[in-house]
Amino acid sequence: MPANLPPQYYELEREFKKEKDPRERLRLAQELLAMMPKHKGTDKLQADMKAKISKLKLEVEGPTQKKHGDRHVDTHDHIEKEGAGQIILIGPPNSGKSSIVDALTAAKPFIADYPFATRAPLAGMMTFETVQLQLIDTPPIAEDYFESYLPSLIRQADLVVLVVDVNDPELEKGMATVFRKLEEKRIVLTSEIPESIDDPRFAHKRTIIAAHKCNEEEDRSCPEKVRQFYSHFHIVPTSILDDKLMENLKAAMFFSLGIIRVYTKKVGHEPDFIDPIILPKGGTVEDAAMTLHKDFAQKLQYAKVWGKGKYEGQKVKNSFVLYDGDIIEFHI
Ligand SMILES: Nc1nc2c(ncn2[C@@H]2O[C@H](COP(=O)(O)OP(=O)(O)OP(=O)(O)O)[C@@H](O)[C@H]2O)c(=O)[nH]1
Ligand SMILES: [Mg+2]
Repeated sequence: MPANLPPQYYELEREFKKEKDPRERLRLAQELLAMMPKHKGTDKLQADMKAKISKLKLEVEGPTQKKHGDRHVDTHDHIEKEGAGQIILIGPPNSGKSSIVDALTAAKPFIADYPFATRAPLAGMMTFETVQLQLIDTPPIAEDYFESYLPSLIRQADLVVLVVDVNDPELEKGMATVFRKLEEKRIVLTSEIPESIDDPRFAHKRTIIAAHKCNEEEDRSCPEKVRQFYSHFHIVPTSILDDKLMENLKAAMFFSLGIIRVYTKKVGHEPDFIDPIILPKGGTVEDAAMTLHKDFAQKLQYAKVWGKGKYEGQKVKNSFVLYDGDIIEFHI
């Protein structure tokens, strides 16, 4: 029986054969397996690919039982998500990534006035109004320095913040290097995720740019240095010396995540503003009920919703679309 593989399979297979980095080979092998149509004609191909995946896993992750003399295995290619969203800060050396994580979270990253100071990723929690968001500080990306685990970390994150130093004389080159290095690993940084993706091998990551070390009080035009090359991105002027700009960055991160906060309220009680339900934008009353319990969603008769200046305790159906800040009272 013919295997009938899609043309993209052969393209990806060529890249797999060329690729030297075992982490990237593992990811490509997993993609190849997922892309393979599952029928009798591909049985052998599937078995071969599964065997390759097992071998690569062993190479990348190391054996489960450590034997004497095993090489050091780093586990930087995954950070457990915490809070309502995972945000990864990336950028050229010395741009201020660690300083931003230091300013916005309780994590204590290493900060230095020389480049290549950060050698490993570090996560910390940031509070934005009523939600907790996870920030990840990362080592820099440069022409001859690119940690092999970074593509995996970026792929898993919900949002990328590209941090650039507006005063860097190599600003344009440094930014172009980041975009190119990631594209080589099939990651495209975009302002908006396209509705239809032409090439499924590429991961599109929603990205905002922090035009950092930007003292707007002294120079209002400083974000323009970035805007002239990357005008289609949301560019946020930032400086750790300016609390207002840092607050703006927090808000920009939250709103770029594409999530909403919905506060619950028990009948006859005040709303709970401490622990909101987090939903993707466009989430409905039913989606909100589902986050509490599947049975709860099934039993739901109706809900009442309060929304900023729009509706005051209006009785709504399960399909009602909620907005950030809405208050909901479930009736079962
Ligand atoms: N003027 C000014 N300096 C800053 C600002 N943020 C960071 N710096 C300085 O920039 C230098 C680099 O900061 P880091 O936070 O270590 O930069 P990084 O991007 O983490 O650097 P690598 O880990 O080497 O890639 C340090 O000397 C910081 O004090 C800022 O907003 N304004
Ligand atoms: Mg750093």
